[in-house]
Amino acid sequence: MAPSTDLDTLPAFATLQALSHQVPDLTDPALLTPDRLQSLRSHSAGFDLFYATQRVDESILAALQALADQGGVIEQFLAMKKGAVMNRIEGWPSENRQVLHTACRDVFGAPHAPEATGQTEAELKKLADFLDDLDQGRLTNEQGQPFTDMIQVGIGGSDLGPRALYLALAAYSRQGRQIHFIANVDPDDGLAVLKGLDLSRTLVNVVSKSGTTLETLTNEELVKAAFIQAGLDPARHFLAVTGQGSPMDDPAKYLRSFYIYDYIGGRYSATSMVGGVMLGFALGAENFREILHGARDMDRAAEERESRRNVPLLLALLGIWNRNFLHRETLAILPYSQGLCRFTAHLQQCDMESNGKSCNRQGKPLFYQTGPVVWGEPGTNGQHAFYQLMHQGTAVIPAEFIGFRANQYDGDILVKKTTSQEKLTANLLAQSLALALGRQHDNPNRFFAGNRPNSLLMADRLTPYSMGALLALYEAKIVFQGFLWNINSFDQEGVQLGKILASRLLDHMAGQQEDAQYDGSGTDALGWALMQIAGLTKS
Ligand code: G6Q
Repeated sequence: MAPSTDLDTLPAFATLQALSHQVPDLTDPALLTPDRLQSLRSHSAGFDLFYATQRVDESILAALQALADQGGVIEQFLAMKKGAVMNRIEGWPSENRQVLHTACRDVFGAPHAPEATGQTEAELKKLADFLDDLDQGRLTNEQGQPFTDMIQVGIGGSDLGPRALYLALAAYSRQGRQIHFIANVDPDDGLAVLKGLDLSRTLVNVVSKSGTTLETLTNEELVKAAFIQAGLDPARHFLAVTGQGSPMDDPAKYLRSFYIYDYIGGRYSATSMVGGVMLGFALGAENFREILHGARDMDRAAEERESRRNVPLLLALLGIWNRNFLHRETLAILPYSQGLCRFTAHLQQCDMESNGKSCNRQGKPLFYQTGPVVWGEPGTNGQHAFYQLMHQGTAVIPAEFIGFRANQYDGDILVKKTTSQEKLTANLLAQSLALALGRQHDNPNRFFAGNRPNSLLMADRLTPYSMGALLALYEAKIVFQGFLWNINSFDQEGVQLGKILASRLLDHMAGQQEDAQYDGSGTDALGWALMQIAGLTKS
């Protein structure tokens, strides 16, 4: 595996810094030509990437390729897929694990990490048997009726990716099957879902890799209480997806149990059983395999060294260009597809939890920027909300647009000679060009500076296959950037501190009569004081 070195020590870093003093001007009519649109595009596993509207030229692209080569990103990616222990910080206590989410979909040919892929195959078989038992009427409710609904209880990686995928593919749902999600420990999240559901025909899929997450265990109890109150036996309705040996690894308590393995990180787990059980129930086993197939094809495409033939790598390099050389703080991900309404939220976790780091893989502080703030909403809704700032605000916000040539459902209509899908794609292309080109105007209020860099990802249609490919595209993009920044993209120590403080406050709340006289010092005392000031203590 290539050595992990800081980005600013790679020779191409200095080249790119020099090039960043004279970046191409996208508002120059001689620059953004049909020829440029034609030549600055790339293709991997069903997705085109159009990037003529990025502030790059041939020298910048060559230097970015050199950066990828010098950083050994493809060697590191291959090592990751083969099971190298990459989730670690040298010389410091860390998770010290392999990173093998790609093994979840490496089931269609010679696998890179046969042992991990073998475990995936065993879980897929268990899932196929479970789905078959439901279809054949071997698994029914107390009255012999089929199950129609499933509640997925989980949070973070056990919620965002699976939920984004379900919403993206709900158009392909099996007749009469519906999924609901409970993530937040806010009781209103769970109670709102439970209201109006026929629990007798509902399965509950409790998903927690650790089996210890406060929100998930609390929500499991909330839902269980509702089942018991309705006279139903939770053991006939509840499923578990958890880590081997976790406190939830107790098959006697659940109708069926599935495993997520140690080497699959939560935010990279949507194609494991974390997403698989719910997606298999909703869409059928075949559609779930199609998701895996698309992801596998993109994983393979991401092994290509030449960035202009590797969309995830190219997108990663363009992101590094905008972040480290043009110093852009945020990245808007803007899907022109209603199905992708929660995909940006998933990427927000996958990207920001992976690359929101400030020490390198040797535990040393970093002196360059790492992950940007990722945000966004589906278009065209966003156009009527925050695009004003993107076009005319003082911050320059790079954007990644995602679009499809065809929509998912039948029944589109013609209004003024165009379909709704045509209206959607026309807006998508128009925004990409408008941000780049800007507009000259005497009236300063109607002047658009342009030079807002953006890329456009396009596929034919949002299907299980293309959704799998898109998910894997972004996962690979994120890990490529992490390799270049020389950070560990696979841990999440930054979420611990708040959790620890919250559990101390809960201790206070649980025993607050006795704690009323608490006169401790430091953070505990401050927490207790804040609770009192905020009016959250029982008087
Ligand atoms: C993701 C994180 C985190 C995790 C949740 C849920 O990479 O590790 O978001 O997925 O905290 O954890 P459990 O699945 O263990 O409940």
